[in-house]
Amino acid sequence: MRSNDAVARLLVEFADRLEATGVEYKPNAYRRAAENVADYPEPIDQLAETGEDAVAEIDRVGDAIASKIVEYVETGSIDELEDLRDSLPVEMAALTSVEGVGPKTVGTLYEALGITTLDELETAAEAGEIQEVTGFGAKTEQNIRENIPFARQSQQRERLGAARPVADDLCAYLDTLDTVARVDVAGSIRRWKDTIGDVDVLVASDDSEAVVAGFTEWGDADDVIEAGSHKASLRADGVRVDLRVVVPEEFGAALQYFTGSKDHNVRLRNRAIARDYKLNEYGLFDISDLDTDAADTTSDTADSQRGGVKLAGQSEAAMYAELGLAWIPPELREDTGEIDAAAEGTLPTLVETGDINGDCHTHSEWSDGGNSIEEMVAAAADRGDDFHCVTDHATGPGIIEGIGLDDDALREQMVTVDAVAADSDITVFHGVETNIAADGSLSTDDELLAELDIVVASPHSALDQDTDAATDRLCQAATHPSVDVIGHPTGRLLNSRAGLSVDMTRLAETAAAADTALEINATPARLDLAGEAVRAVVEAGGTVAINTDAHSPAELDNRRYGVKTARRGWVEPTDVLNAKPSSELRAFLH
Ligand code: DGT
Ligand code: CA
Ligand code: CA
Ligand code: ZN
Repeated sequence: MRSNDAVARLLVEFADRLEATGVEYKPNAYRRAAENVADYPEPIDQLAETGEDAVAEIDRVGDAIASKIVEYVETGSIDELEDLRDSLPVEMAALTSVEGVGPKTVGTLYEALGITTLDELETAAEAGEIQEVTGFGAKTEQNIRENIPFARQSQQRERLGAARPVADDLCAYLDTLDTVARVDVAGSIRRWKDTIGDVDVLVASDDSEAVVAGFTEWGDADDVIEAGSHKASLRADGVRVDLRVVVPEEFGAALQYFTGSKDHNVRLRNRAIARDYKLNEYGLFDISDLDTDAADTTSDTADSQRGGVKLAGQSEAAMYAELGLAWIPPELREDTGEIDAAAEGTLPTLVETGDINGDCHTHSEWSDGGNSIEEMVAAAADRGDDFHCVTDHATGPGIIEGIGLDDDALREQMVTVDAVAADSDITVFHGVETNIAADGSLSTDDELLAELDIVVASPHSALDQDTDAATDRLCQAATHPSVDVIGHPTGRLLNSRAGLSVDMTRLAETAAAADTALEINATPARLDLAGEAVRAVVEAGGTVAINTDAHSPAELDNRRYGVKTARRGWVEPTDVLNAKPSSELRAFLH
């Protein structure tokens, strides 16, 4: 399948490469076509199968571009683009991500110095070679050099756990400004995706310039990237933040539009079109009584976008309601069946942080935690939990020498946990986080495992197995008679380690049959299982455990990331092990 986005990206690359070779006007035609392709509500690849003429019907896509799109859909490449790539073998997207480096500069630097990558650009800038090229000076070279680290970083996505606190702080700040009527996040951060390209913030105000001014004066901003009358961008804590200001009457429409995901929006817009409505960032409009010119949905002036009878715009809920849909929680907006469920009234009742009664996976200073068992239990009680599970590391594969507890140490720990439990108002369960070796065997003695209240078993080594071996390994652990929870099942680390490749359907079905919960580890670097994988657990009728894996009291606050990840997997409170009261939890534990 070739998505509209993929086609659009290719057209943009085409434009960049044409521009780099000195072609004029044509690049902009390609860019405008790319925008309309990206926004086109139906799959371009299906349209392309009906021929070039159909593709050329898309606004601003002429015959020449249409024939290239058809060529791409049919063959997977475009000859002319391949020629451009051959004659200018540069990493165009990476190089142009450096502020101040456009396609033309890329072309010039390739001709003069043979630069093809970000690394080569950096080396040349550091060696003072760029200022020797005609048209460049010492200042330009210095700018390029300074902007490279930023570009490198911007190539990456931020972890949710790094971006969310920035968004929270910024929203709290904006809320204090007099001119701000409402503020909310949009985009992937509102959908609680595990990684974030940039943070989108939306403000309702009748004085956009004052809001933009206030935004750019935010004390936590490292630098302001750009500022206009209704939009601005800045960087804080390494995170890019985009602000948009809209009038209060259009806040709901903008919030819906800029929350995405794009796929969700495309499906929603199709639903609007089917009813003779127009859906965009300004509102939902009934255009059935407009003549075709006035109803031109591809015209890009804001006024024409607001034509027709306005049905909704101020409130997001009304946007959905007017389309015959229940309001859809942002975590579900990934076009994986949520719109049909909203139409049928079968959306799940998603788990909330308040549903969680305690943590099933935490550490203390007995292993690699920083606090005593008493301190961890007290912190859990302070947060209003009903129970707390102490699950320090067992020694074994993947655990550093001196960190894990052997069987004797675990028996010794039982005494301490019993003493803390006797003094505590909340229920304290004693357990272990044992290791699942590559062959599926566990690090702790079976008899001891049977005595413990709760057993979390996690993979900490051999994370590069193939899918069959990895799935066998986890399934074997999940069917061990004493194992209650499989901890961070894949072992992934966001932005740095892929983790085990797992057949999630098989693992979910095996775990469900064995009454073993699969963990959603709320550590921001993990979020393991991911939301998409969690969906398989729900579909198998299995149970998840939403655990912080806290090594300190502060880390108990990561729970919300686990809950939001669960929501992305359509999890209801009844699917969650630690949403059970402690009495029921005790019955579930093996
Ligand atoms: P990110 O930032 O890469 O983690 O992902 P998003 O989803 O936040 O994407 P972003 O920041 O590019 O745009 C925010 C939302 O705005 C996106 O989810 C949907 C909407 N949006 C942005 N540009 C377009 C567009 O060209 N067409 C459509 N239909 N929606 C768009
Ligand atoms: Ca974003
Ligand atoms: Ca954005
Ligand atoms: Zn742990």
